Amino acid sequence: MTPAVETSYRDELPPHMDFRSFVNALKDDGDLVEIDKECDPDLEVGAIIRHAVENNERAPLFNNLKGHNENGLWRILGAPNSLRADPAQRFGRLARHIGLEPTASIKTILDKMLAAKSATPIPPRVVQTGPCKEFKLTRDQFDLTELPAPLLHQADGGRYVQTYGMHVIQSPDGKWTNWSIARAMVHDKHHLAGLVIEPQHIWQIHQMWKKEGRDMPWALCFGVPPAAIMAASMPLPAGLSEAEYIGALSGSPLAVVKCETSGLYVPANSEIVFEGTCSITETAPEGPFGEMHGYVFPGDTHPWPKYAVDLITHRSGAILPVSNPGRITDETHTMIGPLAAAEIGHLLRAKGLPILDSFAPFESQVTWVALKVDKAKLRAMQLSAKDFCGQVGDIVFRDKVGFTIHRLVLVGDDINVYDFRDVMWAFCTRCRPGMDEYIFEDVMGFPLLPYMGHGNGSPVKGGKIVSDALLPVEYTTGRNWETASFEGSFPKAVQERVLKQWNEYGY
Ligand code: 4M4
Repeated sequence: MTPAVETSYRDELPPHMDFRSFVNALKDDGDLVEIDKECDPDLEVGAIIRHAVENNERAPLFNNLKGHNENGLWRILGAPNSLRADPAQRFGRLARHIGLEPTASIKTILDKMLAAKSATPIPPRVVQTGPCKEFKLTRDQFDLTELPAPLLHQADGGRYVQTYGMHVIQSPDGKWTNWSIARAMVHDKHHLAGLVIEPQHIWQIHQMWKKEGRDMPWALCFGVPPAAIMAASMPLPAGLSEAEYIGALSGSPLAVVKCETSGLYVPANSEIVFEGTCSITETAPEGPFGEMHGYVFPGDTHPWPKYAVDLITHRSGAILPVSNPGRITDETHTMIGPLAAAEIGHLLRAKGLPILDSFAPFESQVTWVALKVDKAKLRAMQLSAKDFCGQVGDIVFRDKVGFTIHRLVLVGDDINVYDFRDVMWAFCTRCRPGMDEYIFEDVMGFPLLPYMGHGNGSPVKGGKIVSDALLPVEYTTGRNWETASFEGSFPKAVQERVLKQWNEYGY
């Protein structure tokens, strides 16, 4: 159903519904460094973003990029969804993405992302035009190799213009419109090459177009409403159109405009839109790229689908958001891991398993998900450890939502899964290596992980494990220990007295 077309686009949207408002919100939050000095997209920008994310520094806005065109195409916002240094607003950028206060906890953020799944979907509203149409560049008016696409790591195989943009594609029958993120680099004047990996939805829909025998109509939108990029990062179910989920998430319809060269619709206030097709026959060399696990393998180039860019439209003063992945903490950790963990928890609960909380510790490079088990419910189920762990692994590792996760750590309800020290303590002291672990070799593996793609076994199969950090008594009679810590091993009155007199002791 195509809703009625409205004539005008309403301006001044809140940060989660408009990328430019989001940048302004970061500025107001004291979370932005505007760099007016000329910066080189050839490694300098990448080094600045890396140094910023490795130190939880403010997000850099590069206002003066070497090589920008006469219309100012483009500026760059680095680290759009990395962490803040202030522990009280560690997840402030994520919170700003979905309309929460910057002090929101990661649990509050993930709960909101999950709640929108069961809220009534709100389809986007079609508007006739919008800020993304302010400038139009036809094929003869742009050259992707001349625009300031950044070289982000010295061994990268190309200039990664696409790290935080949103691909817009549709199934051939028009019933499913998928919005997602997948990396892509500049190939030549008018083409990109980018990852289209099984089992991702972009791969599934690309397969459908292959069967049709037609190249896939495609748009790539940069600087989309932040709520949209969060949805695009979440492993939502196949067939669900992200645009409607975003409406539910934000409580209002997202404004979209029709593409000039296809029937696709894109967020009206996108900073930049590439329109074109993704080839079903042609590939181009892609990679290597410094990736989410903190590695780049020099020379590791592979053929991936070739995208033709036929038209570029953009806002005035356009800003390209850029994530520079690597060692923690950047967008590939703050978004991919926690959003998958939220879906994993949701899936297990839907299958009747007693999971209270789930989180992907950044320190595991988001390869682990810690699952907090409701021990009372577990005891009522009267399952053996082997049966419980088998069920958990079968459900998660045989579902797309578990694709990137290679270890599930089951912990009791004394453990805060959002605190890595808690998870590591439980894992190291309650899970006996070997005996308390259940290996899955017949499931899909994540080839990007170095021990998969560059390891001893199949790059695409197995290498997954459920680590049971519940002690046997937790399955039966319940906890039989006290924690040897300030909080766990002293009466409240003693704790309070000690804290009250702390300075008197000479501290
Ligand atoms: C994937 C993926 C979340 C590459 C391929 C990356 O899934 C992530 O399928 C890289 C961040």
